[in-house]
Amino acid sequence: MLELFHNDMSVCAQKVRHLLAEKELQWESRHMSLRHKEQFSPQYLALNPNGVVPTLVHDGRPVIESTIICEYLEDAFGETSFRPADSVDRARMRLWTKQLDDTIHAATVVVTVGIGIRHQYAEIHTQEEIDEILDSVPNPKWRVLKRQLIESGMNHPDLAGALLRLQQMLDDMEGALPMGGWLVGDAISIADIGLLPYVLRLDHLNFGDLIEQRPNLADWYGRITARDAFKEAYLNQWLNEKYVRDLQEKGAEARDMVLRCLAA
Ligand SMILES: N[C@@H](CCC(=O)N[C@@H](CS)C(=O)NCC(=O)O)C(=O)O
Repeated sequence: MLELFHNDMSVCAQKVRHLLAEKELQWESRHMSLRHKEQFSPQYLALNPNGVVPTLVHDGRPVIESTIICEYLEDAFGETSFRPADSVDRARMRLWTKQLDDTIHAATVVVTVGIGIRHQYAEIHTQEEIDEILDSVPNPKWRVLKRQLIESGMNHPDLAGALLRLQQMLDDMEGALPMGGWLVGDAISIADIGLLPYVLRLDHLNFGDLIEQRPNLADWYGRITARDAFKEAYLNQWLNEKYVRDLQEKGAEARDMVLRCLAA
C-alpha cells in the first residue's frame, strides 16, 4: 500500500502526486495542514525528521525528499517509465531535478513566502503562535530564513536573487524545449513533472506573462497542464482556491518591484 503525507499546494507534493497520477498508481492521502504545525508532530517527525512534506510510505516504510520519492516510484513501479531509456538523457534529466533541489526550490520558498503568503500567518495566528511555529522548524537555516521572510517580506535581501534565479529557470527551459517536445528525450519525464509546479507557482503569482513571452515554454505549459494527470494531481480535490487567490493578489501588488528586479 502507498500512503502520501502531503499538502494541497506544496510544490514538492504536487510533483509527487503528478507522477503517481501519470503512473496510475493508487494511494491513500494523509493531508497535512502546514499552518497548524501538523508537520512537526512527533509521529510525523519519526517518518520525516526534516518536518516537511511530502513523505511516501510504501508498505510501512517511509521514503522522503520529493526527487528521491520520484526516483523510488520509478524503481518500484517501473512498468510505465518516466525516465528516459538513454543513459545520457537520464543524466540530463537528473541535472534538471538537481537544480530543483540545489536552488530552484529555495528560490521559490523565498518568493512564495516573501511575496505571497507571509500575511497568512498573521491572519490565523497570534504572534505567540507564530513564534511557536517558527521555533518548531527542525532545520536551523530554514528556521531563521522563514522568520526573516515573514518579518521583512519584500524587503528581504534574498528576494531579488531568488526572482533572478526563477527567471533563469524559465530561460533555461525555453532554451532546452523543442517546440512540441519535452525537456529531455522524446517523452514527458521526471524533469518535466519536477519543473512544472515551479512554473505554475509563478503563474499563480500573476506572472503568466513571463511564460507567455517564451513560445516553447508556453507551448509546453499548455500541453502539460492539459493532461488528465495534471487535473488529478493539481486540480480536482487539491486546488486550494484561497491560497491561489492570495498568491494572485499579493503577486499583483508586488508586480512593479518584481519587474524592476528582473530587469536589473
Ligand atoms: N527538499 C524537500 C523540500 C520539502 C519542502 O520544503 N516542503 C515544504 C512544502 S513545499 C514544507 O513541507 N514546508 C513545511 C513548512 O512550511 O513548515 C523535498 O523535496 O521534499
